[in-house]
Amino acid sequence: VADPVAATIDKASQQMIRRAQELGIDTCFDRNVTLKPCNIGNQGTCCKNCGMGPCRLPLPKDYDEKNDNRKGICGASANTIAARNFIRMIAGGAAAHSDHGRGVAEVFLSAARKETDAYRIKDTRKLLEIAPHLGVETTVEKDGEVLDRDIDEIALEVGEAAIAEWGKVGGELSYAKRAPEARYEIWKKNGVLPRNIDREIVEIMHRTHIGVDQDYKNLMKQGTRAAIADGWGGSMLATDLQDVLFGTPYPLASEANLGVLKADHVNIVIHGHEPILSEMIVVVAQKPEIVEYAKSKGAKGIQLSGICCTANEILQRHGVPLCGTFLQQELAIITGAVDAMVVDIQCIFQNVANVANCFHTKLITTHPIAKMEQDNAIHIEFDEHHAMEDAEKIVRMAIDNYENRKAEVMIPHQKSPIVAGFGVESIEYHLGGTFRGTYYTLNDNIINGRIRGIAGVVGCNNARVKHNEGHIAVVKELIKNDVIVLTTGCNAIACAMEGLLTPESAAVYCGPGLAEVCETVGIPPVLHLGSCVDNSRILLAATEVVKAGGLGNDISDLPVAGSAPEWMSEKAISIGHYVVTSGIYTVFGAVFPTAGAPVFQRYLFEELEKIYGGMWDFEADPIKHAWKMIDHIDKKRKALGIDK
Ligand code: NFS
Repeated sequence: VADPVAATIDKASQQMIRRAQELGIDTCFDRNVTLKPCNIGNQGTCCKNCGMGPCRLPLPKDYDEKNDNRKGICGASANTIAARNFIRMIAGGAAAHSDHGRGVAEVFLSAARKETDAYRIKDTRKLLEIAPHLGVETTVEKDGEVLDRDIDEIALEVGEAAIAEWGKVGGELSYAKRAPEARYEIWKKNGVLPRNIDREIVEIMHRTHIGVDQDYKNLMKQGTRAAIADGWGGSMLATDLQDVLFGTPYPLASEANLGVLKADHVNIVIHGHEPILSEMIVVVAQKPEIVEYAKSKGAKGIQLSGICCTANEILQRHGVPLCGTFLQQELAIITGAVDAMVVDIQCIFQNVANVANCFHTKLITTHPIAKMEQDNAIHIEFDEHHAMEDAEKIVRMAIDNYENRKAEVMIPHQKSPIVAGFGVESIEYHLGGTFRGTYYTLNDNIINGRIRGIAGVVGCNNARVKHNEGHIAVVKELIKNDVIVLTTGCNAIACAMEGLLTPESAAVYCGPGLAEVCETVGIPPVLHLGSCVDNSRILLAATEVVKAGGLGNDISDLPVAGSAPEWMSEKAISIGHYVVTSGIYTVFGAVFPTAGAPVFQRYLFEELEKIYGGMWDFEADPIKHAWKMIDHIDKKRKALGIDK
């Protein structure tokens, strides 16, 4: 997109891009114009895994599959190179999600050991629900009587069992058995059951080292193992343990977009992914003495808001408003109203420090693995043992900074009301059966055709495509055609900004069947399920649909499709692949990183369906993208005999 202002469909963002230009500050929207992507890397066929390269194998104009003898210095084919790069992306993504999960598991364990006052086991119902999946008994037999076990004891064992999932010797990923039995059997038969979480990531790095695995199918097998270890392991454990520590989300109201910032409040923007620290900031910002302190500095109060998935985490559990998507992180600071931006890990632009430097904004890094080289980035290392003190220090720093605002404050007025906080449990509440208690009503409405199918639309924004355009067009086309949408990550934020997360939007945008269901039950047609690790909720929701009956016996039988219209991160590739190998047809927009190796790409787009019942696809045009999903949903409906 040549004009930075035209690179977003969002009016608030357009206003801030213009403002940045007036102030002579560059944002990703400007850099997108000046910095061109490499067309070879883009195709996935640049190998830089050793010092003889990079060996660049672009797709020739007169490409002829039968006579493709492109090779690197070592002889690596385009397929090998693209597959290596692809699974290294899975490794990067799985590592990010899973290391986040590990961080949560460590805090969980210290809470279970009562080594910290700040965190405690909050949701015991969820604890009891996950315990058996980790091999922890919740009852004990004594003298022929079945007694409930002590909650603290269960928590401790769950914590220990959870942490062992990252590095246990022998056995397999415990949560793999949470998938429908038929799915588990497919994984077992194909030898892709993860052994533990870390090992699968390490093995990708080994196999993609110069001169190791040179068969794209075998490389992908390992990619599959690591991706399953992410979705059904690291990510799912992150979600579960966060729910136990901080509470399982239930529907609540909030708002979204840059307009949630308040000129007369201390604005603290929380950005990143791990809710460990942000949960504490939420607590501290509500303390009466802290609010008083903010007032003593001339502010009317403290306004918290979030960017990226930390935002989704604290929205889902506390209703903290969403300030913006991945591509709005610089724009939030350009308002001149952000007194502190607190970042943890993942999806944080290094340029936020440069932008903050043009304003009074304190940019605070908090995680030992994510620091910044710029001098103005303040590092306050966060530790669960003095969590509350750290959070208070950060909030006070923001309050003290309120009076230092130098530039004129300009906050766009746009913000949309939203209803968020959905999850496996609340879907069951809204769309379960009165007597059967499971997903009966949802299944029933799928079978009777009011709901045509279910789509998971997730993932990032990508500066190479128009901000939010693909997200919104895909989602609107789906709901217009009676496909209910489950959303997470930046797609959820995009839908929130567009007003799609309200029950009222059903009457405006949905086909008659879906509108009727949403209106009867009182839910939005687009259900916000949380952050990107919470894509694990989509896997479990799909599993519940299978269990509720009438729609086949595996996830791959369901009229379901996945999508990431504007993906950019390695995490999205890992997610895409665990979704595909869990049996779901998945379409990506923007670019696809294997275009330079058509044979390998065909393996992903066609052959995988024969193995896993799910496969990848790519479509940049959002309407065609949505229709590929709807066509797949219809194909599955036909196979189930419910295509009337
Ligand atoms: Ni997901 Fe969340 Fe957004 Fe993409 Fe980044 S925030 S973990 S990676 S950009 S959706």
